[in-house]
Amino acid sequence: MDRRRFLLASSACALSASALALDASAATAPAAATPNGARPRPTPQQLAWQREELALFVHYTVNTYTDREWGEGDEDPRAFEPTDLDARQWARAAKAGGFRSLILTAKHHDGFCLWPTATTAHSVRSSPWRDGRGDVVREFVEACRGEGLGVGFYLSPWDRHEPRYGSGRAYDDFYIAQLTELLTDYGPVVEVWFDGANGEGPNGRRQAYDWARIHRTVRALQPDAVIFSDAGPDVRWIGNERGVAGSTCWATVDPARVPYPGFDRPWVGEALQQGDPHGSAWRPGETDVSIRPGWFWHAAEDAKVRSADNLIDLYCSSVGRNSKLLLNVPPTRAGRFHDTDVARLAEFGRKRAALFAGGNLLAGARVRASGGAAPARVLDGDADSYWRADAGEAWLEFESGEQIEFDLLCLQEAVAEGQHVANHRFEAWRDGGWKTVAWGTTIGCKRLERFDPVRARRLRLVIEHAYDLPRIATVAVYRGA
Ligand code: FUL
Repeated sequence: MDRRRFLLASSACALSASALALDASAATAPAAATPNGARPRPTPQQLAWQREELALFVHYTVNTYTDREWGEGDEDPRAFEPTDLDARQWARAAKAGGFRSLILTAKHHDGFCLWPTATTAHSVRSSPWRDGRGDVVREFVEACRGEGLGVGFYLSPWDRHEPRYGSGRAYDDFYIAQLTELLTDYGPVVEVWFDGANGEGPNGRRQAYDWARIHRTVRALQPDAVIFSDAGPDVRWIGNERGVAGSTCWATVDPARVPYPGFDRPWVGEALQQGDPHGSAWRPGETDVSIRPGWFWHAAEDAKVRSADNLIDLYCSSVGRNSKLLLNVPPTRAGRFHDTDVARLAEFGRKRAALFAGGNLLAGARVRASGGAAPARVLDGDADSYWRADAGEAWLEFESGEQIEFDLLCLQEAVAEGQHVANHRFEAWRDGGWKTVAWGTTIGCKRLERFDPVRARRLRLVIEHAYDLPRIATVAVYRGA
């Protein structure tokens, strides 16, 4: 197997220490760091959104009571009867896990509204819960604010209950009225999540969604909210519900490849997974996945909650691949998160903190670079201060006073300035030569690689290829496990 194929095959996950490959050509490999003009950059909202790293999805509706994943739309609203709804418990559990915002399914495909909307009687108002005077959205928002967490809403455009669905303008008006209530009556919203699902309604008709009007409404009412869908405009779906971003993952996309949500062509999955280094739009990927097999709570899945170790894997395959993790945790029929899910979230928070608890083991190391000013900025812990390579070769070398042992690498580009690195490798000086510890493609906001423990005193990051001068904000190694 040639070296490049070996490295490619190994890059998607950790390289074991025994797989360290002697790489004699490394010392001279140049970075093709040719400036090519202004590349896309994030808005302040997109940057803040991604740096949160973790958001929690909350799937809750009549399905919770009917034991379904997709309601038919003909559910009796009286089915919705939480016995002990406690949104503050959701928010506390999210916070304990390190999540920074929550997104609630205000309405799923079944059409049942979790707030007392004026647009339809198919809502909590027609349920026995709090004698029809309850408002799950209000309790959710107050709980998030009480815990200092951001608020987001999912509002399914596909509505299997509403008779106007499929009628064109009349349904558009209905949907916009619902969106307007959510974005007007509940204070600041950080994210609005649009599902591209577009099935048939109760009359067997499909609605062609008016995305331009929907986006205009969000912009007018919540200008600071980011808009999610397959096709953005602000953040994109990562293309699967398994919790895995592309090993190559650009925040930039070519908008023509996925022009609207639900667009279905053979290339869409890959375009969402990988983005496009030449894309004209900054549209980072969001990785949504559930802590259980289903999105909604089912008693039969109580023993199938992901372990904390599995959640760490998800963190590495999403946040650690330049994406954001949106983890779903569904309330039970009581209206509370299940004890198992709560415990897993807390354990995930503890394990994640433990990974980085020892601090960057390169702190205090001597730093040399191929060129450019102030390379030691990559050790200052500030994601906005960076070393910018000169054109040509681009490498950073670290020499520590003593041997360090590490099994986790964290790299960050200064993404406020755009994303540029296309290939990189990380090496350790061992037995008289540079050996590859990890090889990868994109870095972006954060790249995490785990491997069996490596001991070395001298380490090196080589940027093999970049689309503009690389701007590296962080090089850190940890002894995580
Ligand atoms: C999908 C929906 O059909 C699922 O029920 C779930 O809400 C998921 C997040 O998005 O498109």
